[in-house]
Amino acid sequence: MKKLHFLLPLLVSSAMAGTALAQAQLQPVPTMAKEDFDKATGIYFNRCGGCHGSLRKGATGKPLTPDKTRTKTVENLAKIIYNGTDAGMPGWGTAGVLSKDDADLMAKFVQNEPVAPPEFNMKEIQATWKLHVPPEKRPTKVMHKRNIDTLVAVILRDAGKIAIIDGDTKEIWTTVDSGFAVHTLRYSHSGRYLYTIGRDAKATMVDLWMDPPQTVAEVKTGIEARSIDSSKYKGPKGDFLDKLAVVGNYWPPSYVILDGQTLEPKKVVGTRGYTYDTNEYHPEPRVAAIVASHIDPEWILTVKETGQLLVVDYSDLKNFKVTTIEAERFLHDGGFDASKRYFLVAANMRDKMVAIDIKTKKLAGIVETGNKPHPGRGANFVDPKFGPVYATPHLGEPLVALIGTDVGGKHKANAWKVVRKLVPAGEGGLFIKTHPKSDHLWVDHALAKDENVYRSVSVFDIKNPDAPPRIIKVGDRGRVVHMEYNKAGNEVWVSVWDRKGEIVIYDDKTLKEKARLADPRLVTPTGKFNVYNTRHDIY
Ligand code: DHE
Repeated sequence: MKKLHFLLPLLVSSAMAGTALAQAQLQPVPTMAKEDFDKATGIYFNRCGGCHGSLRKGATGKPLTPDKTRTKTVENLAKIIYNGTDAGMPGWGTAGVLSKDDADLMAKFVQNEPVAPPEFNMKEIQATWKLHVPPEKRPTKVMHKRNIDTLVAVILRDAGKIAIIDGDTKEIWTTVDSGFAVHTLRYSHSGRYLYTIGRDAKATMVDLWMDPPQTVAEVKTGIEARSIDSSKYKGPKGDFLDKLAVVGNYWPPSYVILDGQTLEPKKVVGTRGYTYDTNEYHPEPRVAAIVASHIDPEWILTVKETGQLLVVDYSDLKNFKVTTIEAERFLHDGGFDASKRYFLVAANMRDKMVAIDIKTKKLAGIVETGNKPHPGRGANFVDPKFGPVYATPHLGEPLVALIGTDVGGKHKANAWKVVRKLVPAGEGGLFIKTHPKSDHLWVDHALAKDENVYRSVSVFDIKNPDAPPRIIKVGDRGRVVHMEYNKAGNEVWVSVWDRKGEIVIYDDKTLKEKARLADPRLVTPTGKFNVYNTRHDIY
C-alpha cells in the first residue's frame, strides 16, 4: 500500500504529461466572427450534417469533433473539404458547391466545438401546422379524368418542389411546393394523398383527387428529417387506412405521429438512448428508413446510431407499445422482401444488411454483403438458381449482392446469405429497381468517380444473372440517379440529376429510349415514385 502511495504521484504526473503532450499536438481553436460562424452553420446543416451528424459525432461520415479535427491544420482540412476523399466524401469544391473560401471557413468551423441545434417540442411543432384545405372542404370524388395509379411524383430537390407527371401522357400535370431539399415521398394507402418530407423536416400532403392536385396541409416536425410513411393496416385490430402518418426526424432525434387526413401532430417520441451493443448513451440517434406493415397496425423505424429497429404499434397512442429489436449500428435505408413479411435494412458503415421478421417482431438475420450497402428500398426477384432474392448495390465497390429470402420455401438454406454477387459498371451505387413483370434489374452508380460511370446505368438480365450487364449511357450531363417502373412494369424512368434536369424513360423490354422529358421546371430531379408501385411496396 505504502509503495502504491509512493507510485501514485508519478503515475498522475506522467498521465498529465501525456495529456499536455496530446494537447500540444492539437491545433489551436480558430476564432470566427459571428456572421462567419452562422454562415458555416448553414452550410454544415445543408451539406454535411446528414453524414456526419448534427453533433458531429459521425455516422456515414467520420466524427468531426475537435479532438479529431484539431489534429489537422486548417489548410489540410480545407483541402479535404474542397477535393473530397477516396473513402467516398464528395469534393464540395470540385463539385462546384463550395468556393476555396467556403472550404476554409468550414475547416475552421469543424475545429470549433459543435453547437447543438435547438430542441423542437410539441408547442413549436403545433405552431407550424397549417391546414390549407380541411377535409370537409375537399372534393368528395375524383375531379379529373387522369389515372391516379399511373401518376409519377418526382422530387425537384433544389427547387423545393414536386412535379406530378401523368404516367400515360408523360405531361407534367403540375408542380407543388414542398420543404427544403425534399428528400422522399410516400402515399396514403388509398393513393389519394401524397406525403412529402423536406430535409428541413417540413411535411406536406397533397390531394391527388383535386384538379390540379394541391397541398392541403403542412407541418414542421423538427429541424431536420429524412423519412415519412402512412398507416397501411386494415383488419381485426382496426381500420387505419389513410388515418395516420409518421415522420422520422434527424434533429431533434425523435419521430412524430401525425393525423393522416390533416397532418395535425398527435405525438412526439424521442429516440435518445443507449447503443445496442456497448450500452453507451447517444445524444443523437437519428431516425432513418421507415416502412409501414401491411399485417399489423405498425411502422418499423430504424434508429441509426443506436442500431435498433422500433416496431411502433399505432393502434393505441395512449397505451403506446414499441418493440425494440437490437440489430446493428448505422442503419440507413431498406425495404421489404417480396412477401412483405421481412424488412431488410443496411447498416452501411458495418458493411451489413439486417433482416427482421415483422410478424414475430424479431431479428431474422444479419449478413455481411460488401463495402457500404445502399439499397434505397432494394429490389426483389426470383433468381433462376437460388429462388427469391433481395438485391442491394454498394457505395464503396462495384457490387450488387443478392441475398436469399426464401425463409419457408425450398431455398430456405440460402435465407439471409449472399447467394450471388453481380458486378455493375462502377462503385457509388445508390438505388436499384425491378418489377414483378420485368426480366431486368436496373442499378445506378450515381456517386461513382468516373464521369462515364455516373452518367450510366447497369442493366442485368435476371434470367441470366451471370451475364455482364448492359451499360446504358443516359446523357452527357449531371449524375444519373434513381429508377422507377411504371405501373405496368414495362417502362423505367431515370433522373438526370443537375439544375437542367431531365427524366429519361426506357422501354424495359428493348432497353431503348422511349422519351426524354426536358422542361425548365425539372430542376435537380432525384427520386420518382409511381403511385401504384409505391403504395403496394413493389420494387
Ligand atoms: Fe437519401 C432515401 C438519408 C443523401 C436521395 N435517404 C433515404 C432514406 C434515408 C436517407 C434515411 C430512407 C428513407 C425511407 O426509406 O424511409 N440521404 C440520407 C442521408 O442522411 C444522406 C446520406 C445525406 C443527407 O444529408 O441527406 C442522404 N439522398 C442523399 C442524396 O444525396 C440524394 C441522392 C439526393 C438528395 O436528396 O440529397 C438522396 N434518399 C434519396 C432518395 C431516397 C432516399 C431519392 C428515397 C429512395 C426510395 O426509392 O425510397
